[in-house]
Amino acid sequence: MSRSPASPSLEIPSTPTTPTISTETPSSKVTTSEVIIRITNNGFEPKEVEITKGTKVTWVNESSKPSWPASAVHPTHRVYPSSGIEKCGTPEQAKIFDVCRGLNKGESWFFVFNEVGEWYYHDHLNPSFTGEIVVK
Ligand SMILES: [Cu+2]
Repeated sequence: MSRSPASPSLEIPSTPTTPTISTETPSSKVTTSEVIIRITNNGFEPKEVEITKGTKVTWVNESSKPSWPASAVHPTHRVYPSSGIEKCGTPEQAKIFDVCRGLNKGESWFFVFNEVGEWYYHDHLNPSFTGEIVVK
């Protein structure tokens, strides 16, 4: 092949570059929101939140006492799937809806809800404080 280097290249790339058209709708990446729940001397605020699956919920203790949010039902905490107070202190602790200790004033803790449902919870150190996370 002898070709002048000045001649314009008319070569067509053997592998046509297809424009990136995303035909897939992102399903699990839609939810990037974060919800904050304040723990006050009067309980959880807001008491009930509605979120989409995959949302991160953070509890911040703004009360004067330690607070231990955990899945219903007191005292076993087994309502949220795979949860249970007996898993506190084990490697599975990271996956359960249970702080597994009292949060002191100013401390926070978060949990990502990947299970759809209506999840009740309470303050293990003050079980009259209750709340609900509705995951859709
Ligand atoms: Cu409890």
